[in-house]
This record gives sequence, structure tokens and C-alpha cells, in this order.
Amino acid sequence: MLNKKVEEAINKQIVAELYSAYLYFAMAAYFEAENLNGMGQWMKAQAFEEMYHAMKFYDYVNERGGRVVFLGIDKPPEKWDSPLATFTAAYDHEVKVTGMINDLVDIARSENDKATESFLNWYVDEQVEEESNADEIVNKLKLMAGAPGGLFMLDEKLGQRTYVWPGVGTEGE
Ligand code: OFO
Repeated sequence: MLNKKVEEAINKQIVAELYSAYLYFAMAAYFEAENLNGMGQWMKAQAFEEMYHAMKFYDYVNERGGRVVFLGIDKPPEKWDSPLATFTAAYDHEVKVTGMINDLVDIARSENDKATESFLNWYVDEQVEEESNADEIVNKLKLMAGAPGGLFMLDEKLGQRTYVWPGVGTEGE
């Protein structure tokens, strides 16, 4: 049976993961409106990955005999000043999510919930990748300093990102 305090904290994290999806869909819409469809594709793939993060928590709560409750999701921003500003906001968001996952680990530890602590290790590792992916793009954008040729090449490259939904109840990205 899942400890109530842990259950509540995970339910809040489900909303945070769904907000991440919402934010990245909003960023995709912004890029597509700017004709940067590759960056839009990258953001859509990221948004689907965030939905998987949420559903992985969903499955875990159910598996432990807890109760998933869906709370409200905030409205994300609609536009950003540039691709650099957008990916910087994505990076900052991931740093914030890393903090949330670390807080969850602390709650699991304080409640002596070893199963949840072990489950959360997947997210701890995932956040290293999440921060690094956004950071790499931020650095590339800084290096090209707005040069249109570089921007279009990067857009092309980022458009190659795909995301295969691992399925609910299965292990995956
Ligand atoms: Fe779910 O990792 Fe990004 O937010």
C-alpha cells in the first residue's frame, strides 16, 4: 500500500510532468508558427516523452494500490523571443523538474518508502539526460549567434527526432 504522503507528492508530480508536456507543445506551436518545423518536431517528441513520464508515475501509483487524482494544469506561455530564449526556458524548466524529483526522493526517504525511492532512480537518471539535451541545443544556438545558415541546419537536424511511445505499463525512455 502506498504511503499517503508519498501518494500525494506523486500526484503533484504527475501534474508537473503533464505541465511539461503542455509547455513543450506550446513551444512546438511557437516554432511551427515561426516556420521552424524541425524545432517544432523536436518539441512535440519531447512533449510525448513527458506524457510517458506522467503515465509511468500513474502506473506506479496503481501498482502500489494508491489512487491517482488529476489536478489542474497551468496555462503555459504562448511565445518566446527567439529559439535561444525558447531552449533556454526549456533548460531552466528541466532544472526545476530535477529539483522536484529530488524533493520526491527526500519525501520517500523520510517516509522510509524504499520501493518508491528505488522507482525514482529512473527519474533521477532521466533528468540528467533531460538537462543535457536542452543544454546542448542552447550551447549550439549561442555558438551560431543567430546566423541564419546555422539556424536552418540545426532546425533540419532537430527535425529528425522521433519518439516511440513505449506503452503504458512497460519500461522505456
Ligand atoms: Fe519529465 O522530464 Fe522533462 O520535464
